Amino acid sequence: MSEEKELTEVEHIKAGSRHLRGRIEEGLANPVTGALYAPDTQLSKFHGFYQQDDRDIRDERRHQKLEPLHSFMLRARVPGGVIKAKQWKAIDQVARDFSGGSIRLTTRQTFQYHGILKHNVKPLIQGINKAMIDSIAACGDVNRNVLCNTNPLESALHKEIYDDAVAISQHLLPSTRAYHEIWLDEEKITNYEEEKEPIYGDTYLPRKFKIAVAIPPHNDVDVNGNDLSFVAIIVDGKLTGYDVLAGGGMGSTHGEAHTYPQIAKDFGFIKPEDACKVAEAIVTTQRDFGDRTDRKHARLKYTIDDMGLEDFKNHVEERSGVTFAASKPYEFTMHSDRYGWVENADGTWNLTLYIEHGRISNLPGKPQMMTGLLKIADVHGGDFRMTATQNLILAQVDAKKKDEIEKLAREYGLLRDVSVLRQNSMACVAFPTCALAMAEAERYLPDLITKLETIIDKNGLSEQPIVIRMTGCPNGCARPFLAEIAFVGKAPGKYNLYLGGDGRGTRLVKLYRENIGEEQILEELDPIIAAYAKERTEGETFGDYVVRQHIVPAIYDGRDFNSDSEELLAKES
Ligand code: SRM
Ligand code: SF4
Repeated sequence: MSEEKELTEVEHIKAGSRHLRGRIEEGLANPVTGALYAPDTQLSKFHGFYQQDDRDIRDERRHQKLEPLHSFMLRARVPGGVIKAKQWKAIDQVARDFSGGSIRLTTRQTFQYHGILKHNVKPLIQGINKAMIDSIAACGDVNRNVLCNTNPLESALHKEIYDDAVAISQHLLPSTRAYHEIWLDEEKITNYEEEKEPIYGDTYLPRKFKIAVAIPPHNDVDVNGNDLSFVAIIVDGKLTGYDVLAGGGMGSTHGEAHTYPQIAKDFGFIKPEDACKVAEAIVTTQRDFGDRTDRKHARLKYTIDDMGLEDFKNHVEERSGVTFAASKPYEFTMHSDRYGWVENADGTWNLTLYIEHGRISNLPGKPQMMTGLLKIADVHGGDFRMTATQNLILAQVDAKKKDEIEKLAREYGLLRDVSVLRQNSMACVAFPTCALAMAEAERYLPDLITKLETIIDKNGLSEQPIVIRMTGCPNGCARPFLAEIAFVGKAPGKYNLYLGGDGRGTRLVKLYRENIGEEQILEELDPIIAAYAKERTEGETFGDYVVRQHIVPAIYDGRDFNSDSEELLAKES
C-alpha cells in the first residue's frame, strides 16, 4: 500500500514481539497491577484473550482514584463448534474455578469466559488444554475460529465437510511455540531468529481473518460475514468441491464513509483437495497487500476492492497453483438454526436449544443452565455443537435418551417455548465487558423483543421468521448488517435502525433512521410491520418486502452502504 504512510503501532508491537511472546510472562507475574504491560494487550489476543474492565463501575473506580477493575476475557478455538460431552464438563468446571462464572457462546461457534483475574489466566488456559481445547489464534491478526455448518440437511456428508474445516483451521495456525511456552510450560526456545512463521511472517496479517464452510441451503455460518468462505457443492449426495467467496465482512465506523460492511465476492469453483492451498494463497496475498497503515482499512474486503477482484484472483491462482473453474449454482434459503428435535440419517437425533444471546449461567433467581447442561452431559454421550447464532445443539442423541434429555432441558430452562421472532434474534456482548460498546445489546434486546412481539402478534405474524440483530457499536459482532432488521448502538439508549437484509444473509441492510430510542423504534416499525402483514406476497420475507416497496434500497455491494438512499432509490426506479 502507500509507502509514505506510517505503519500502525500494532505493526511495531508484532514486529518486536519475538513471535508473540512480548513481556506477557513478566506482566502476568507483576503483582502491582491487575493489568498487563500495554503493548502485550495486543499480543495477548493471539493467545485468545483480551484485557477488559467492568464498565458498569469504571466511573466509580475513577472517582475513588483506583485503577479500572481489570479482568480478562478468554475465547477458545473450536473449529466447527464441535465438542464432546466430557469436554463440556471441563469447560463448566473451568468457568466455576477461574472466571466470573458464566459461559458465553459466541457468534463464531465457540465460547468465551469473562471476568478472569490476571492470576487465573494461566490456570484457566491449562484447564481447557487438559480437555484438549486451546485458544491459539482465537483472536488477533491471524485466521480465527473456522465456522462450519452445524445442522446439516445432508448429515452423512457433514463429517467430510467438517473435516475440511478442521484441516483449514490446522493448516493456518501460527507456528510460533509462544503459546506452548507461556501457558503450557513447554521448553523455551532461545534462538528466535530460527523460528519461522512460514504462512504469516514476522508481523502476521494486517488484521483479523475469518473463514467459514457452508452447506447450502443453510447459510447459518453467514458466508458474507467472513473474509473467506467455502460453499460445499453437493451433487447426487457427494461433495464435488467448493465455490470460493472472499472479501465479506461487517466492521465499520459511524460517520467514516471509507469503512463499510461488504458482501463476499465470487472467486469460482475448486476441488475439495485444493481448499487448504487456496486458503493459504488468499491469506498470504492479504498478508502482502493488505493495508498496514490504517487498521480501519486493513481487512481483506478493502484489499480486494482496492486491487480489483481479477488482480487479486490472479495472485491467488499463481500462489496456489489452482485455477478457479466457473462457480457452480447453489441457493441459500435458511439463515437461522432449526430448533427442537431433528432426526439424523443414522437414526440418532439432534436437539437445538435456543440460548438467549449465548449466555449460560447459574445466576441466582434465573434458570440454572450450567447445572442443567452438566446433568445432560452425564446422560448424553454425543456431541455438544455450538452454532454461529449463539445456540447449542445436543447432537447424535440416542433415540432412547430423547425423553430424559428433553425433561432435563425443560427443567433447567434450556428448552423454552419462545416466539419465532426471539429465536431469530441475536445480540453481541456489549456492556459491561466490551471496551468498544456505545450502547447495550445482550442485556437490552430481550426486552425490546418482548415489545416487538406485541406488534408482530397483533398483525398475525407470530409464525413469520424475521432476522433481528443488535450490536452495541458498528463493529458488527452479531452480523447486524446481514439481518432483516438491525439495531446498531450509537450512544446509551440510542440506535441506528437498518432495514433490508433478505433473511438469507445474502444482502446488506441500509440505514433507515439514525440515532433513535425505544419509543421511536417502535413507532417506526409498527406501520411497516402492519403493511408487510397485509401486502406481502407468498413466502416474501420482511426484508424482501421493504426492498420491493422501496422503503430502503437493495444493497449488494458495501460501497453503496454509505451512499444516499434517495439517490440509490431513484436509480432503482
Ligand atoms: Fe467481535 C471486537 C466480541 C464476532 C467484528 N468483538 C470485539 C471485542 C473483542 C472488543 C474489543 O476489541 O475490545 C468484543 C469483546 C466483547 C466481550 O466482552 O466479549 C467482541 N465478536 C465478539 C463476540 C463475542 C460477539 C458475540 O456476542 O458473540 C464474537 C466472538 C466471535 C468468536 O468467537 O471469534 C464476535 N466480531 C464478531 C463478528 C461476527 C463474525 O465474525 O462472524 C464480527 C463481524 C465480522 C467481521 O469480522 O467483519 C466482529 N469485533 C469485530 C470488530 C470489527 C472488525 C473490523 O473489521 O472492523 C471488532 C473491533 C476490532 O477488531 O477492532 C471486534
Ligand atoms: Fe463490542 Fe461492538 Fe462487538 Fe458489540 S459489536 S461486542 S459493542 S465491539
